Amino acid sequence: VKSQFLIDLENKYGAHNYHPLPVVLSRGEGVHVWDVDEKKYYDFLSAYSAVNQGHCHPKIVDAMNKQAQTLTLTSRAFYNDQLGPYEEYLTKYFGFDKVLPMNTGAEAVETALKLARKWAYEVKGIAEHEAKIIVCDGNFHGRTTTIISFSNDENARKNFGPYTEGFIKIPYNSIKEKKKVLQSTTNMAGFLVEPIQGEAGVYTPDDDYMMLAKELCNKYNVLFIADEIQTGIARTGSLLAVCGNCSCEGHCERQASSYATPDILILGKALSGGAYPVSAVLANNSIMNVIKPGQHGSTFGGNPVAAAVAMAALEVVEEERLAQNARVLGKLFRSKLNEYIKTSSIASLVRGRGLLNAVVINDTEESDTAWKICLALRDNGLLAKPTHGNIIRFAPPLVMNEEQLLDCVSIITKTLKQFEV
Ligand code: IF1
Repeated sequence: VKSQFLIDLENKYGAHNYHPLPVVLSRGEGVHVWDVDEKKYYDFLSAYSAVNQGHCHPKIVDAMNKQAQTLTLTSRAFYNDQLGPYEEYLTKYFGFDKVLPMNTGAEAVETALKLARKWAYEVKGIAEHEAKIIVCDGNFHGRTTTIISFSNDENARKNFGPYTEGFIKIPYNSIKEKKKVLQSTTNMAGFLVEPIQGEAGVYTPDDDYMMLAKELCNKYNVLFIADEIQTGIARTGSLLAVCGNCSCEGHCERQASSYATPDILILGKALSGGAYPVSAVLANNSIMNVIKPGQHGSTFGGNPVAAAVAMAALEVVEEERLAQNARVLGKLFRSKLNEYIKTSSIASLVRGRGLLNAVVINDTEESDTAWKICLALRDNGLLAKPTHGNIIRFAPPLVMNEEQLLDCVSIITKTLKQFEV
């Protein structure tokens, strides 16, 4: 009753730009959330991988409270005492010279695109207005007018034109197509890519794709721009999904030969542990120094609360060994689900890396089977959401333990069994 009242309020007074699962949450702690009737759930979305550190992590909440009571916003017209220490910590953590702080993921992607274009004109020497950026089919990088200009998702694009020019789309996970497009023109500024395509259905490329794509970028002097907004910060079992210049050396799931250090690294979501919108673009001096005062910025970017929160959130990732935990539990999750899938008529495969996984449901993209399964999962105490109709994404907070994960596997398989014919 209470939840229906709250759903009706959103329906009446909010724009209808979402179709949420009918559950109204009011509290979260660690891997759990509670609805307004105090029913407890495992959260298997983690706010699209923003809450990697778990809901309301005490260390992050403390940092936020403390800073909120001291100084919240100065704008970048003045210096603040949190930003410098955060910038030093963040750049050393990921192994880059400099960071440009923003707030949301889409803003950080926009920042990276602007940076790559400016670098192309001022360092690489491309003629004015000629710079091109390569993107991949099935990409999801955010919702701004420029970003949706190179989306293939008609829903995200239609009637939002005119579109921004300067993007060339190639198939994801194809080195051959990438080579072809690089050979066809010299006006290439950058290659923007997700190490795993989240929205496309946790589409996981070949192990050597990132490395080979990076090698091609080097060869043609094109910037390798990694959107790690969803995959980054321990989610896939390593600090970054394109693990290169990072501090988690030796803790990665893949072989050393598949590492690819990005020229521009884009982070968001879990950079704050979901407590606050914090995003960042990292690059070395030869790239970042093309941006001069007045050429880019944001009122809230680099604010003291964001800086304090992000520093605490990154400390938690290291202190609680979240990359390592995601790697171990991810393997366990896929092996348990594969055991079930062998004999299942409703689930056809599980894919992913670390704790970013998806189960493909044996039905058409247009069917509502995955949605119905998510409603049943909810009733059984676990929250997940379909993507692309017949795919269900499973991405719990990384602070989960093995016992909880096995409990969740049994909820998921029990629920899937209800749908077998
Ligand atoms: C929504 C998906 C996830 C992202 C990558 C940039 C952004 C995102 C790789 C933009 C954002 C979100 C936004 C969210 C749904 C969600 C999503 F299903 F659409 F694909 F996570 F899986 N790059 N992803 O995944 O970041 O501006 O939102 O901070 O409701 O649109 P943002």
